[in-house]
Amino acid sequence: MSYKNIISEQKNGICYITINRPKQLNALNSLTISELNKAILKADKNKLVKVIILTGSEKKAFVAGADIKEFAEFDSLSGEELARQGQKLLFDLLENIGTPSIAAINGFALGGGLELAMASHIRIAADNAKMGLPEVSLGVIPGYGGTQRLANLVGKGKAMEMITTASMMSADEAKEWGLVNYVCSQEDLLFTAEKIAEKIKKNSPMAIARAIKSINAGFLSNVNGFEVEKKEFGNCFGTPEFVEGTAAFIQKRKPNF
Ligand code: DAK
Repeated sequence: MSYKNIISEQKNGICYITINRPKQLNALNSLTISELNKAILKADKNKLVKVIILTGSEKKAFVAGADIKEFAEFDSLSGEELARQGQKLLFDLLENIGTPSIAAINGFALGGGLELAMASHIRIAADNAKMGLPEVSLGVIPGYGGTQRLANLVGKGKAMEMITTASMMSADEAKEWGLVNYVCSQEDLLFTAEKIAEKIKKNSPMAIARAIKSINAGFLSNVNGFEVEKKEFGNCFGTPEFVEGTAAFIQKRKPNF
């Protein structure tokens, strides 16, 4: 499938999705969101893809937010509708698919860009990255799940500060706040993401998908995460990957999932 605003490539069990609008600092417009939706769904369906790595083209930006020029015209109703659609098509989708994703944050990750990184399962930042949710400086609030996911990741007090001040933080500050897992040089960014991907690739995709589902369940208000965990734990038994994983252990060999 060919795309206009993203590049999607598959290599060694990893699907690399690069947001590619460098002249607009990779800002998310509707077409980009729709293309990301298609690429993520396609990667998730492909059994050969074990990990998705999301990044931005060139060195300056991961994603500098939603496309301000596009959303400047919205009214209250279309804004709410677009927030619902965008959350469903991209941010909720990415967070809830069974294929683990790593955001390799190569520069500015602002507004919708940071929201995209936060919907990913793991975040790594290059040392030049700048992160923030500057929406209130534009007269809106984060609309792609940012008020919820930021508070889940860094805690309510820090989320309050970051969102109300609209300030940007450095990669090191983001690491200190628990917003990103690792900081590395720009040159090492994909390599660092790949090192994590290689560890993930050795494990059972079926079990990983159930673990992601169980972890996410704990952050929903209408679901008991412990109950989901028990059910998903039980569902692992008898699956071919469970049989292979346990047989490999007993036979003192590496599992082949
Ligand atoms: N949208 C559109 N174009 C953008 C952009 C953005 N978010 N960010 C940068 N660009 C464009 C600039 O307009 C400029 O284009 P030209 O003027 O060359 O045509 C080009 O990228 C290069 O940017 P700068 O010239 O500004 O580069 P600088 O190095 O001087 O500054 C910067 C870099 C990242 C500090 C600056 O570009 C900047 O402040 N960018 C905007 C950051 C921002 O506020 N992002 C938006 C956050 S709000 C919604 C749901 C969610 C949201 C909205 C709606 N609905 C469901 C309706 C989320 C909103 C947000 O993300």
